[in-house]
Amino acid sequence: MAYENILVSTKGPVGLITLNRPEALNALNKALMTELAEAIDVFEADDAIGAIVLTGSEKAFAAGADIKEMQSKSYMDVYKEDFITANWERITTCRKPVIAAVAGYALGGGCEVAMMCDFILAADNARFGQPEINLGTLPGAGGTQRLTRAIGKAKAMEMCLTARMMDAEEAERAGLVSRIVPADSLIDEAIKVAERICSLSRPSVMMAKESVNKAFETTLREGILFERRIFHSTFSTEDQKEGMAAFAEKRKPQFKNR
Ligand code: CO8
Repeated sequence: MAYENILVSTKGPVGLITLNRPEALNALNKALMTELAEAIDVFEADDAIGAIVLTGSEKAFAAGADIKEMQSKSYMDVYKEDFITANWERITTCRKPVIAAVAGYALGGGCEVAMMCDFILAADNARFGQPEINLGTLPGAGGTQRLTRAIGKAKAMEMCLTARMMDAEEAERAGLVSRIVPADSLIDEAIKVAERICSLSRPSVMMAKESVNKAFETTLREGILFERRIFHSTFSTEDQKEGMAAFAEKRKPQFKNR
């Protein structure tokens, strides 16, 4: 498929999507988000792909939704088209793991897209922020919700109300990112992590992702029950039998994703 705003490639079982509008610091316009959703559709449907890495450039993961595309829209425009949620939500419905590899700016919609991924690996030059308040508006793709759940009210509130950016170290301390890696090894490291995930039992990986995500959607009691039931269900898979047999026999497991 020919894309104009993203680059798509595969590294073995890992699908790599690179946001590619360098002239606009990867600002997220409608065309880019449509292509991103399509690329996720393709990787999700491809049985050879076990995990996806989403990245940008060394200067910017994405500097936000495209301000120039948005600026002249009326309330009726954005309300009627439910601006632009349908495409933007696609990452969150992907059942395979999606890792955000963030270097440079992840601002506004860029920070929101990174937070839609399962976890964020940050380059040491990464900067996160929700600067929409500077534009006379506020985050519109989950920033006030996901950031607050990720880092707590005090920091999320300060970032949304003042547009203060967080550097990678603060983001790691606050729990927004899983790890910091040197900028020049970010993609290699993200692919290595994705390959590690792909080497494991895919149904178990998908179930673990589903179960962690449940923690954001439900009560503790319901979440724990969900986890227990889904844990029970792994006992019907060949991979659970293989994983435990391999441990007992002191050998490496050979998962078949069944
Ligand atoms: N939209 C459009 N163009 C952008 C954007 C953007 N978000 N960010 C940067 N650009 C463009 C610049 O206009 C510039 O283009 P040109 O060369 O034609 O003038 C080019 O990218 C390079 O940018 P700068 O010259 O500004 O680069 P600097 O290194 O000087 O500054 C910054 C980098 C600090 C990142 C600066 O570009 C900036 O502040 N950008 C805007 C950040 C921002 O406000 N982001 C939030 C946008 S609003 C949003 O994301 C709402 C999300 C809600 C989504 C709802 C969907 C459902």
